[in-house]
Amino acid sequence: MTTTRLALRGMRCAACVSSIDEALNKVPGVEQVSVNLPDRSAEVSGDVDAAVLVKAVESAGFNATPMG
Ligand code: 9UX
Repeated sequence: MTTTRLALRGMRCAACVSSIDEALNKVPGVEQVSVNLPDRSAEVSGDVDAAVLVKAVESAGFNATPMG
């Protein structure tokens, strides 16, 4: 179980937040998702690779970069 922080680009409104939240929650192994609009970031915990989370966000039409 790890926690991954993602920097998000292209997220501008509450509907974007919902799209990203939903996309991340659909990834197998994800247990908890917290998307922060003002901070343009997300925190995801679960048993899952950061690269898979990035792909899920990209599939939803946004850009994500893991933060160290
Ligand atoms: Mo509202 Mo978010 O048009 O892309 S869904 S800004």
